[in-house]
Amino acid sequence: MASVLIALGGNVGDVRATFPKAIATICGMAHATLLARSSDYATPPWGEEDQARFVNACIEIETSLDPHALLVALHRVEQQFGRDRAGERRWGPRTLDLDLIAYDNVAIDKPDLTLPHPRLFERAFVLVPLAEIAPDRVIRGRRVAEALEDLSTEGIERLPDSAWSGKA
Ligand code: PH2
Ligand code: MG
Ligand code: MG
Repeated sequence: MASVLIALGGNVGDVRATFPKAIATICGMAHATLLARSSDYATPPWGEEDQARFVNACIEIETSLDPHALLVALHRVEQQFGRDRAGERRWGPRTLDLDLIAYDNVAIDKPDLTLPHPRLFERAFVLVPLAEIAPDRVIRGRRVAEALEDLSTEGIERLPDSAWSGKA
């Protein structure tokens, strides 16, 4: 079994309602157990600023799927929740984005998958929720909580738990 960190994001539709359904679908499809789930955060759009704020969160799951099989499963879940990869811009609006952040201590550098996630340490919208569930996890030789200290968290707002968040 591998411990896997996944970042969730979206800014189209009712993203906070999408997340718990997507998490349940991931766990079903990947025969995975949910080990941890962060709060939801409202975050300023990164990369392309002229769009709605995102909602971001992170989860930790335990799965026996290998990294590529898991990536395929995550893409299927994105599609199931309205993601249209062909019709979107690189940093543009989307219903659901599921990014593999780390898979145990596996390192992969392939065109379709880089592990750990190559832009992890540039993105407070990933590190803030990640630090909530895995502050001591060491990724690329850095503790998550320490990596977060190097980033601005301006404009990031923890959202109150909702009854349907699926948060333990
Ligand atoms: N995802 C993007 C582009 N920009 N900005 C925030 N705040 N959160 C995201 O998840 C995000 C983004 C493309 O995947
Ligand atoms: Mg992303
Ligand atoms: Mg993605």
